[in-house]
Amino acid sequence: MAARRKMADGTRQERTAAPSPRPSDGLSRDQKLELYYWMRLTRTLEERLVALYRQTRVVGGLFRSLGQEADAVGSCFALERRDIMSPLIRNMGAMLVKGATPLEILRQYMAKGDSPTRGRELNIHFGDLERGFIGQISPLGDMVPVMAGVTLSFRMRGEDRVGLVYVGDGATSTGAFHEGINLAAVQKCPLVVIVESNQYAYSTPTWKQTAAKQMIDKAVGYGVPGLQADGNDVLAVYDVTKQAVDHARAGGGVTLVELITYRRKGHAEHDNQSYVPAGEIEHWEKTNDPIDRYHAVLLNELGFSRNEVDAVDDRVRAEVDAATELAEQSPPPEPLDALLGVYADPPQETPLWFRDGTRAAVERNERAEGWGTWNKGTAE
Ligand SMILES: Cc1ncc(C[n+]2csc(CCOP(=O)(O)OP(=O)(O)O)c2C)c(N)n1
Ligand SMILES: [Mg+2]
Repeated sequence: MAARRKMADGTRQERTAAPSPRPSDGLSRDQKLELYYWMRLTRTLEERLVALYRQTRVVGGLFRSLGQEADAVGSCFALERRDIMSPLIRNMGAMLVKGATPLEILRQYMAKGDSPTRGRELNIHFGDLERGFIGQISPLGDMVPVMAGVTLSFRMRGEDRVGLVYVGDGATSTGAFHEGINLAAVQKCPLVVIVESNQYAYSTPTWKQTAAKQMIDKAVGYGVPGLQADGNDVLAVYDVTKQAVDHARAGGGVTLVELITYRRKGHAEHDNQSYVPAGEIEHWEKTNDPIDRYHAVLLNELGFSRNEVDAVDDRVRAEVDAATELAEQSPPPEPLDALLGVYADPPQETPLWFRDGTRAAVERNERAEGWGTWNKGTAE
Protein backbone atom coordinates (compact mmCIF):
# COMPACT_ATOMS: atom_id res chain seq x y z
CA MET A 1 0.00 0.00 0.00
CA ALA A 2 1.12 3.56 -0.54
CA ALA A 3 2.57 5.38 2.45
CA ARG A 4 3.10 9.11 2.68
CA ARG A 5 5.73 10.90 4.65
CA LYS A 6 5.49 14.56 5.57
CA MET A 7 8.90 16.16 5.14
CA ALA A 8 10.28 18.87 7.41
CA ASP A 9 9.77 21.57 4.74
CA GLY A 10 6.07 20.75 4.53
CA THR A 11 6.20 18.85 1.25
CA ARG A 12 4.82 15.36 1.09
CA GLN A 13 6.81 12.49 -0.23
CA GLU A 14 4.65 9.93 -2.00
CA ARG A 15 5.79 6.35 -2.07
CA THR A 16 4.05 3.59 -3.93
CA ALA A 17 6.46 1.03 -2.52
CA ALA A 18 7.72 0.84 1.06
CA PRO A 19 11.29 2.02 1.68
CA SER A 20 14.00 -0.55 1.48
CA PRO A 21 14.79 -2.13 3.83
CA ARG A 22 11.53 -1.87 5.80
CA PRO A 23 11.79 -2.25 9.58
CA SER A 24 9.35 -5.17 9.34
CA ASP A 25 11.83 -7.01 7.14
CA GLY A 26 13.76 -7.47 10.37
CA LEU A 27 10.91 -9.37 12.03
CA SER A 28 11.35 -13.12 12.32
CA ARG A 29 8.89 -15.57 10.76
CA ASP A 30 7.46 -16.26 14.24
CA GLN A 31 7.01 -12.56 14.91
CA LYS A 32 5.15 -12.09 11.63
CA LEU A 33 2.73 -14.84 12.62
CA GLU A 34 2.53 -13.33 16.10
CA LEU A 35 1.17 -10.10 14.61
CA TYR A 36 -1.68 -12.15 13.15
CA TYR A 37 -2.20 -13.88 16.51
CA TRP A 38 -2.61 -10.57 18.40
CA MET A 39 -5.04 -9.16 15.84
CA ARG A 40 -7.09 -12.36 15.80
CA LEU A 41 -7.07 -12.49 19.62
CA THR A 42 -8.28 -8.89 19.77
CA ARG A 43 -11.17 -9.56 17.42
CA THR A 44 -12.23 -12.90 18.90
CA LEU A 45 -12.08 -11.56 22.44
CA GLU A 46 -14.16 -8.53 21.46
CA GLU A 47 -16.69 -10.79 19.71
CA ARG A 48 -16.94 -12.83 22.90
CA LEU A 49 -17.49 -9.64 24.89
CA VAL A 50 -20.32 -8.66 22.52
CA ALA A 51 -22.03 -12.04 23.14
CA LEU A 52 -21.67 -11.54 26.91
CA TYR A 53 -22.92 -7.96 26.60
CA ARG A 54 -26.06 -9.15 24.83
CA GLN A 55 -26.61 -11.63 27.65
CA THR A 56 -26.25 -8.68 30.09
CA ARG A 57 -23.20 -10.32 31.60
CA VAL A 58 -21.06 -7.36 30.54
CA VAL A 59 -22.60 -4.69 32.68
CA GLY A 60 -21.00 -1.47 31.43
CA GLY A 61 -20.45 0.01 27.97
CA LEU A 62 -18.58 -2.02 25.38
CA PHE A 63 -16.17 -0.36 22.98
CA ARG A 64 -14.99 -2.17 19.86
CA SER A 65 -11.90 -1.75 17.72
CA LEU A 66 -13.45 -3.67 14.81
CA GLY A 67 -11.50 -2.80 11.67
CA GLN A 68 -8.76 -1.03 13.64
CA GLU A 69 -6.97 -4.04 15.12
CA ALA A 70 -3.84 -3.45 13.03
CA ASP A 71 -3.32 0.00 14.57
CA ALA A 72 -3.06 -1.11 18.18
CA VAL A 73 -1.19 -4.34 17.47
CA GLY A 74 1.25 -3.14 14.80
CA SER A 75 2.23 -0.01 16.71
CA CYS A 76 2.64 -1.57 20.15
CA PHE A 77 4.68 -4.39 18.60
CA ALA A 78 7.34 -1.77 17.79
CA LEU A 79 7.98 -1.12 21.50
CA GLU A 80 10.48 -2.86 23.75
CA ARG A 81 9.42 -4.48 27.01
CA ARG A 82 10.85 -1.58 29.07
CA ASP A 83 8.88 1.05 27.13
CA ILE A 84 5.62 2.52 28.45
CA MET A 85 2.39 2.66 26.48
CA SER A 86 -0.78 4.60 27.22
CA PRO A 87 -3.85 3.02 25.58
CA LEU A 88 -7.43 4.11 24.96
CA ILE A 89 -10.62 2.10 24.76
CA ARG A 90 -9.88 1.05 21.17
CA ASN A 91 -6.39 -0.20 22.04
CA MET A 92 -7.20 -3.46 23.75
CA GLY A 93 -4.91 -5.08 21.17
CA ALA A 94 -1.99 -2.97 22.38
CA MET A 95 -2.71 -3.97 25.97
CA LEU A 96 -2.71 -7.64 24.96
CA VAL A 97 0.65 -7.17 23.22
CA LYS A 98 1.99 -5.58 26.42
CA GLY A 99 0.83 -8.55 28.49
CA ALA A 100 -2.74 -7.88 29.67
CA THR A 101 -4.56 -11.23 29.61
CA PRO A 102 -7.95 -12.15 28.12
CA LEU A 103 -8.97 -13.37 31.58
CA GLU A 104 -8.24 -9.99 33.18
CA ILE A 105 -10.14 -8.21 30.42
CA LEU A 106 -13.17 -10.50 30.69
CA ARG A 107 -13.25 -10.17 34.47
CA GLN A 108 -12.92 -6.42 34.14
CA TYR A 109 -15.81 -6.07 31.66
CA MET A 110 -17.93 -8.47 33.75
CA ALA A 111 -17.19 -6.41 36.90
CA LYS A 112 -15.88 -9.41 38.82
CA GLY A 113 -14.48 -9.17 42.33
CA ASP A 114 -11.09 -10.52 41.22
CA SER A 115 -10.79 -8.21 38.20
CA PRO A 116 -7.83 -5.78 38.19
CA THR A 117 -10.06 -3.01 39.58
CA ARG A 118 -12.24 -5.32 41.75
CA GLY A 119 -15.38 -4.45 39.86
CA ARG A 120 -15.04 -0.72 40.37
CA GLU A 121 -14.42 -0.05 36.69
CA LEU A 122 -16.18 -1.81 33.89
CA ASN A 123 -13.97 -1.72 30.85
CA ILE A 124 -10.24 -1.75 30.14
CA HIS A 125 -9.35 1.21 32.34
CA PHE A 126 -6.59 -0.54 34.25
CA GLY A 127 -2.84 -0.37 34.14
CA ASP A 128 0.29 -2.17 35.20
CA LEU A 129 3.59 -0.32 35.07
CA GLU A 130 5.55 -3.56 35.38
CA ARG A 131 4.05 -4.75 32.14
CA GLY A 132 4.45 -1.29 30.62
CA PHE A 133 0.93 0.01 30.20
CA ILE A 134 -0.68 2.91 32.01
CA GLY A 135 -4.27 2.94 33.24
CA GLN A 136 -6.36 5.02 30.88
CA ILE A 137 -8.93 7.65 31.70
CA SER A 138 -11.90 8.99 29.74
CA PRO A 139 -11.10 12.71 29.29
CA LEU A 140 -9.90 12.96 25.71
CA GLY A 141 -6.31 14.02 25.11
CA ASP A 142 -5.36 14.04 28.78
CA MET A 143 -2.93 11.17 28.49
CA VAL A 144 -0.73 13.23 26.14
CA PRO A 145 0.51 15.59 28.90
CA VAL A 146 0.72 12.60 31.25
CA MET A 147 2.97 10.80 28.78
CA ALA A 148 4.95 14.01 28.20
CA GLY A 149 5.71 13.84 31.93
CA VAL A 150 6.48 10.13 31.88
CA THR A 151 8.90 10.50 28.97
CA LEU A 152 10.44 13.68 30.40
CA SER A 153 11.32 11.60 33.46
CA PHE A 154 12.96 8.98 31.19
CA ARG A 155 15.06 11.69 29.58
CA MET A 156 16.04 13.37 32.87
CA ARG A 157 17.04 10.06 34.46
CA GLY A 158 18.97 9.00 31.37
CA GLU A 159 16.81 5.88 31.00
CA ASP A 160 16.78 4.17 27.62
CA ARG A 161 12.99 4.08 27.41
CA VAL A 162 10.37 5.37 25.02
CA GLY A 163 6.71 6.27 25.60
CA LEU A 164 3.82 5.80 23.20
CA VAL A 165 0.42 7.45 23.60
CA TYR A 166 -2.73 6.78 21.56
CA VAL A 167 -5.30 9.45 20.73
CA GLY A 168 -8.29 9.51 18.40
CA ASP A 169 -8.69 12.04 15.59
CA GLY A 170 -11.29 13.80 17.77
CA ALA A 171 -8.90 14.05 20.71
CA THR A 172 -6.43 16.08 18.62
CA SER A 173 -8.88 18.99 18.94
CA THR A 174 -8.57 19.21 22.73
CA GLY A 175 -6.48 21.65 24.70
CA ALA A 176 -4.83 18.80 26.58
CA PHE A 177 -3.51 17.30 23.33
CA HIS A 178 -2.08 20.67 22.31
CA GLU A 179 -0.40 21.40 25.63
CA GLY A 180 0.94 17.87 25.99
CA ILE A 181 2.49 17.48 22.56
CA ASN A 182 3.85 21.02 22.64
CA LEU A 183 5.62 20.43 25.95
CA ALA A 184 6.93 17.05 24.83
CA ALA A 185 8.17 18.55 21.55
CA VAL A 186 10.02 21.46 23.11
CA GLN A 187 11.53 19.20 25.78
CA LYS A 188 12.51 16.62 23.15
CA CYS A 189 10.80 13.87 25.10
CA PRO A 190 11.18 10.33 23.72
CA LEU A 191 7.48 10.13 22.88
CA VAL A 192 5.50 8.69 19.97
CA VAL A 193 2.01 10.12 19.55
CA ILE A 194 -0.25 7.79 17.58
CA VAL A 195 -3.34 9.43 16.09
CA GLU A 196 -5.94 6.91 15.01
CA SER A 197 -7.78 8.60 12.16
CA ASN A 198 -10.89 6.42 12.17
CA GLN A 199 -13.05 9.16 10.57
CA TYR A 200 -15.40 9.70 13.52
CA ALA A 201 -15.49 11.11 17.03
CA TYR A 202 -18.68 9.72 18.51
CA SER A 203 -21.20 10.69 15.78
CA THR A 204 -19.12 13.59 14.43
CA PRO A 205 -17.23 13.03 11.17
CA THR A 206 -13.69 14.39 11.19
CA TRP A 207 -14.36 17.25 8.77
CA LYS A 208 -16.90 18.69 11.24
CA GLN A 209 -14.47 18.87 14.16
CA THR A 210 -11.22 20.08 12.59
CA ALA A 211 -10.38 22.19 9.52
CA ALA A 212 -7.07 20.34 9.16
CA LYS A 213 -7.12 18.18 6.04
CA GLN A 214 -5.12 15.46 7.70
CA MET A 215 -3.81 14.92 11.21
CA ILE A 216 -0.12 14.91 10.30
CA ASP A 217 -0.51 18.54 9.21
CA LYS A 218 -0.73 19.32 12.93
CA ALA A 219 2.83 18.02 13.42
CA VAL A 220 4.20 21.05 11.54
CA GLY A 221 2.79 23.41 14.15
CA TYR A 222 4.58 21.59 16.93
CA GLY A 223 7.88 21.35 15.03
CA VAL A 224 7.92 17.56 15.07
CA PRO A 225 8.07 15.03 12.23
CA GLY A 226 4.78 13.57 11.08
CA LEU A 227 4.50 10.11 9.57
CA GLN A 228 1.38 8.72 8.00
CA ALA A 229 0.50 5.14 7.16
CA ASP A 230 -2.32 2.91 6.04
CA GLY A 231 -3.66 1.86 9.43
CA ASN A 232 -5.25 -1.29 8.05
CA ASP A 233 -1.90 -2.68 6.91
CA VAL A 234 -0.30 -4.10 10.04
CA LEU A 235 3.21 -4.20 8.58
CA ALA A 236 2.95 -0.56 7.44
CA VAL A 237 1.78 0.39 10.94
CA TYR A 238 4.73 -1.46 12.46
CA ASP A 239 7.12 0.21 10.00
CA VAL A 240 6.14 3.82 10.73
CA THR A 241 5.91 3.26 14.46
CA LYS A 242 9.29 1.54 14.57
CA GLN A 243 10.84 4.52 12.76
CA ALA A 244 9.26 6.88 15.29
CA VAL A 245 10.33 4.72 18.24
CA ASP A 246 13.91 4.48 16.96
CA HIS A 247 13.96 8.26 16.41
CA ALA A 248 12.78 8.85 19.98
CA ARG A 249 15.28 6.36 21.42
CA ALA A 250 18.11 8.05 19.54
CA GLY A 251 17.28 11.39 21.21
CA GLY A 252 15.30 12.87 18.32
CA GLY A 253 12.20 13.61 20.40
CA VAL A 254 8.53 13.40 19.48
CA THR A 255 6.97 12.02 16.29
CA LEU A 256 3.30 12.30 15.42
CA VAL A 257 2.16 9.16 13.61
CA GLU A 258 -1.19 9.21 11.83
CA LEU A 259 -2.83 5.88 11.04
CA ILE A 260 -5.63 6.04 8.48
CA THR A 261 -8.38 3.62 9.38
CA TYR A 262 -12.12 3.36 9.87
CA ARG A 263 -14.35 2.73 12.91
CA ARG A 264 -16.70 0.00 11.69
CA LYS A 265 -18.76 -0.13 14.88
CA GLY A 266 -20.44 2.73 16.69
CA HIS A 267 -18.76 4.63 19.47
CA ALA A 268 -19.93 1.82 21.77
CA GLU A 269 -22.29 -1.13 21.39
CA HIS A 270 -25.36 0.99 22.19
CA ASP A 271 -24.70 3.30 19.19
CA ASN A 272 -26.80 2.34 16.13
CA GLN A 273 -24.64 4.38 13.70
CA SER A 274 -27.70 5.98 12.09
CA TYR A 275 -25.50 8.98 11.19
CA VAL A 276 -23.21 6.94 8.91
CA PRO A 277 -23.86 7.25 5.14
CA ALA A 278 -25.35 4.10 3.61
CA GLY A 279 -22.83 1.60 2.31
CA GLU A 280 -19.78 3.13 4.02
CA ILE A 281 -19.33 0.45 6.67
CA GLU A 282 -19.95 -2.39 4.22
CA HIS A 283 -17.39 -0.91 1.83
CA TRP A 284 -14.66 -0.97 4.48
CA GLU A 285 -15.67 -4.40 5.67
CA LYS A 286 -15.54 -5.93 2.19
CA THR A 287 -12.50 -4.17 0.79
CA ASN A 288 -10.31 -3.14 3.70
CA ASP A 289 -10.44 -5.46 6.67
CA PRO A 290 -7.01 -5.51 8.36
CA ILE A 291 -7.19 -9.17 9.37
CA ASP A 292 -8.40 -10.38 5.95
CA ARG A 293 -5.66 -8.34 4.33
CA TYR A 294 -2.88 -9.70 6.53
CA HIS A 295 -4.25 -13.23 6.17
CA ALA A 296 -3.75 -12.88 2.40
CA VAL A 297 -0.25 -11.42 2.88
CA LEU A 298 0.74 -14.34 5.11
CA LEU A 299 -0.43 -16.90 2.55
CA ASN A 300 0.50 -15.16 -0.69
CA GLU A 301 3.60 -13.12 0.11
CA LEU A 302 5.21 -14.45 3.27
CA GLY A 303 5.03 -18.16 2.51
CA PHE A 304 2.82 -19.36 5.37
CA SER A 305 0.62 -22.41 4.83
CA ARG A 306 -3.11 -22.38 5.45
CA ASN A 307 -2.59 -24.94 8.23
CA GLU A 308 -0.17 -22.66 10.08
CA VAL A 309 -2.64 -19.77 9.99
CA ASP A 310 -5.64 -21.96 10.88
CA ALA A 311 -3.71 -23.24 13.89
CA VAL A 312 -3.52 -19.65 15.20
CA ASP A 313 -7.29 -19.26 14.84
CA ASP A 314 -7.82 -22.53 16.75
CA ARG A 315 -5.42 -21.48 19.49
CA VAL A 316 -7.16 -18.12 19.90
CA ARG A 317 -10.61 -19.74 20.10
CA ALA A 318 -9.40 -22.19 22.75
CA GLU A 319 -7.76 -19.42 24.78
CA VAL A 320 -10.83 -17.18 24.71
CA ASP A 321 -13.12 -20.12 25.61
CA ALA A 322 -10.91 -21.10 28.56
CA ALA A 323 -10.68 -17.51 29.81
CA THR A 324 -14.46 -17.06 29.53
CA GLU A 325 -15.11 -20.18 31.57
CA LEU A 326 -12.77 -19.01 34.31
CA ALA A 327 -14.16 -15.46 34.30
CA GLU A 328 -17.70 -16.77 34.65
CA GLN A 329 -16.68 -18.62 37.81
CA SER A 330 -15.24 -15.47 39.36
CA PRO A 331 -17.20 -14.05 42.29
CA PRO A 332 -18.89 -10.64 42.32
CA PRO A 333 -17.07 -7.91 44.25
CA GLU A 334 -17.44 -7.68 48.03
CA PRO A 335 -19.18 -4.41 49.00
CA LEU A 336 -16.26 -3.35 51.19
CA ASP A 337 -13.84 -3.78 48.28
CA ALA A 338 -15.16 -0.40 47.15
CA LEU A 339 -13.03 1.15 49.91
CA LEU A 340 -9.83 -0.69 49.05
CA GLY A 341 -7.14 1.51 47.63
CA VAL A 342 -9.12 4.64 48.48
CA TYR A 343 -7.96 5.18 52.06
CA ALA A 344 -4.82 3.70 53.58
CA ASP A 345 -6.79 2.18 56.45
CA PRO A 346 -10.12 3.95 57.06
CA PRO A 347 -10.79 3.08 60.74
CA GLN A 348 -7.39 4.35 61.87
CA GLU A 349 -7.03 7.49 59.82
CA THR A 350 -7.07 10.72 61.78
CA PRO A 351 -10.01 12.72 60.50
CA LEU A 352 -9.08 16.12 59.14
CA TRP A 353 -12.57 17.52 59.47
CA PHE A 354 -14.61 18.50 62.53
CA ARG A 355 -16.75 15.88 64.16
CA ASP A 356 -18.14 15.66 67.69
CA GLY A 357 -15.57 14.02 69.92
CA THR A 358 -12.63 14.70 67.61
CA ARG A 359 -11.84 18.17 68.82
CA ALA A 360 -8.20 17.29 69.43
CA ALA A 361 -7.74 16.20 65.84
CA VAL A 362 -9.28 19.44 64.63
CA GLU A 363 -6.92 21.42 66.79
CA ARG A 364 -3.94 19.48 65.61
CA ASN A 365 -4.73 20.39 62.04
CA GLU A 366 -5.56 24.02 62.73
CA ARG A 367 -2.89 26.58 61.87
CA ALA A 368 -0.88 27.50 64.93
CA GLU A 369 -1.72 30.87 66.42
CA GLY A 370 0.57 33.60 65.11
CA TRP A 371 1.51 31.60 62.01
CA GLY A 372 1.83 33.68 58.87
CA THR A 373 -0.21 36.85 58.41
CA TRP A 374 -3.47 35.27 59.59
CA ASN A 375 -4.51 37.73 62.33
CA LYS A 376 -1.83 40.39 62.14
CA GLY A 377 -3.83 42.91 60.05
CA THR A 378 -5.64 44.77 62.85
CA ALA A 379 -2.87 44.46 65.42
CA GLU A 380 -0.33 46.40 63.35
C1 LIG B 1 -12.53 16.16 26.98
C2 LIG B 1 -13.64 15.24 26.57
N1 LIG B 1 -14.66 15.68 25.82
C3 LIG B 1 -15.66 14.86 25.44
C4 LIG B 1 -15.66 13.54 25.84
C5 LIG B 1 -16.80 12.61 25.43
N2 LIG B 1 -16.29 11.66 24.41
C6 LIG B 1 -15.89 10.43 24.74
S1 LIG B 1 -15.25 9.59 23.43
C7 LIG B 1 -15.59 10.88 22.38
C8 LIG B 1 -15.21 10.78 20.93
C9 LIG B 1 -13.78 10.37 20.74
O1 LIG B 1 -13.42 10.44 19.38
P1 LIG B 1 -11.93 10.17 18.94
O2 LIG B 1 -10.98 10.96 19.74
O3 LIG B 1 -11.89 10.35 17.46
O4 LIG B 1 -11.70 8.63 19.34
P2 LIG B 1 -12.47 7.35 18.77
O5 LIG B 1 -13.62 7.09 19.69
O6 LIG B 1 -12.88 7.63 17.39
O7 LIG B 1 -11.47 6.24 18.86
C10 LIG B 1 -16.16 11.94 23.07
C11 LIG B 1 -16.56 13.22 22.43
C12 LIG B 1 -14.58 13.10 26.65
N3 LIG B 1 -14.49 11.83 27.07
N4 LIG B 1 -13.58 13.96 26.99
MG1 LIG C 1 -12.06 8.95 15.96
